[in-house]
Amino acid sequence: MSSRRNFIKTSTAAVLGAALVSKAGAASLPEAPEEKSATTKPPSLPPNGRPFHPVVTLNGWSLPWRMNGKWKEFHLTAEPVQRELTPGSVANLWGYNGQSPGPTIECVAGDWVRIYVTNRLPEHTTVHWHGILLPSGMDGVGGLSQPQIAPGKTFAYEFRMKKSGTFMYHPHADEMVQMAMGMMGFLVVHPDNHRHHHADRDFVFLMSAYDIEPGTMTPRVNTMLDFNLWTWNSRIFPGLDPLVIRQGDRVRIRAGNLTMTNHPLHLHGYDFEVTGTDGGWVPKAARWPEVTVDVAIGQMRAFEFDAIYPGDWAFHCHKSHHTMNAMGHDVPTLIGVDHRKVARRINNLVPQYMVMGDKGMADHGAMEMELPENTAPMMTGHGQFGPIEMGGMFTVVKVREGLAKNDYSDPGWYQHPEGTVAYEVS
Ligand SMILES: [Cu+2]
Repeated sequence: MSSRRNFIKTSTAAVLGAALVSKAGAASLPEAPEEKSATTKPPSLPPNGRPFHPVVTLNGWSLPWRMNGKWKEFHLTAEPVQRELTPGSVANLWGYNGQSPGPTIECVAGDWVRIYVTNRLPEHTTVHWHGILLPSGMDGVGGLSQPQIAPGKTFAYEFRMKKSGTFMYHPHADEMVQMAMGMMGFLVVHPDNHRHHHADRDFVFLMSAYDIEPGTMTPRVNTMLDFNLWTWNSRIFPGLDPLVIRQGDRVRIRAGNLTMTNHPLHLHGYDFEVTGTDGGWVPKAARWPEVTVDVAIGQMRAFEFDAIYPGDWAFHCHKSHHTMNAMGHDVPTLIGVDHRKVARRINNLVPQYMVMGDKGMADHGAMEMELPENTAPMMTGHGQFGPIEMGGMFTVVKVREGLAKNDYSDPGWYQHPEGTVAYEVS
C-alpha cells in the first residue's frame, strides 16, 4: 500500500467526512492545546520523534504534537482570540489555539507531518504552508487546491517535510480579512542532522500590522497602507520581551513579513550574516555582512551572529514610523512654532486634543498624556537612563556573561563598565 494512496484516502475522508472527523473521530484527533498568556516560553527539548534544537518564539510558544506511527500529528484551531498587544492594550484578533500569531510548528526534515485544522471562525478558512514543497492539493489555496474549511469542520493536511528551513503558515481564504485579523504562524523545519546549522539561541517572530483606532479593540480590515500598529508576533514595545542571550552563544534570529510593506530590521552592536530565506539556507560562500536586513512582503529572513559583545542593544525596524504606537498621521508639524497658548485654549475645549510639541515629539514621551482607554502611548518604555520613546517594532537584545544555558529570563538593565557610557561635558 503506497503512502500516496493513504494520503489520498485520508485527505478525501477528511474532505468528504469532515463531520465524521469532528464527531465520531473526535477521540482520534490529537489535542489542540490553548495558550492564553503572551509571555515567551523557553524552549523544551522534543519528548519524542527525532532530536532537534528548538526555537524560541518571541512572546509565543511551540505547538505540542503526538507521534502516530510514522506521522507527527499537530492540531490547529482557527478561532477568534484576544491578544494583549502590550500591558494596557488588548485587541480582538483571529488566530490559532488561543493566540495570534498561532503557535510555532517545529519538525525535522524527513518527518511525515499530519496537521489537523479545526475551524471555529464565523467564516470558512484554509491553511497555506508558505515555502513548503508539497503535493499541490495540500497547498491550502481555497478553491484552487481544496474546498474551504467551513465553520465547525476539521480538515487534515498531510505531507513529508522535504528540506529544513524557515517557513510560515497563514490562510489562503478571505486572505485580506484573515491576515488583517492576525491569522498566521511560524513553521520551522529543523535539519535532519541536528548538528547542522546549529545555533545556541534561535529566535523566531512574524511581523503583522493592524489598524486599530485608539480607544477601540478590533482592527479595521479594509485598511491597505495606513496601519497604526506595527507588531512582532502581535506585540508592540514595551510589550515585546527582550531577546536574552548568553555571551559567546551562536545566535539566529528568523523573521517573516505578513504586512503590506517591507521592514528593514536593524540590530545595534553587531554585524551579522543572512544565513537563510524561505527558499532555504544561504551557502556559506554567498553570505555577506549586514547590520540591517530588509524583509520584503511575504518574505522570511534568518540571520546569525556570535554574541561577543555584552550590552543592551536596540533591535528594531528602521522605518521610524514603525517604532511608534497608534497615532494620528494628520498631526501638523509645529517644530519652531510657539503654539502653547493656542494648545492650552484648545485643551480647555477638547481635553484629549494632542498637538506635536514645538521642539519635536519628545515632550509627548515625557508627558503623561491622557489617552483613550485600551490605547498604548505612541512613544513609550523606560530604560535605566530615562524614557526610551519607542513603540511598535522595537525591543532589546540583552547579551550577558554567565547566563545558564536555557535561561531566557530578563536580566534587567546592563551594568556598564566604568568609563563606557557617553557623558556630559561641563
Ligand atoms: Cu517596519
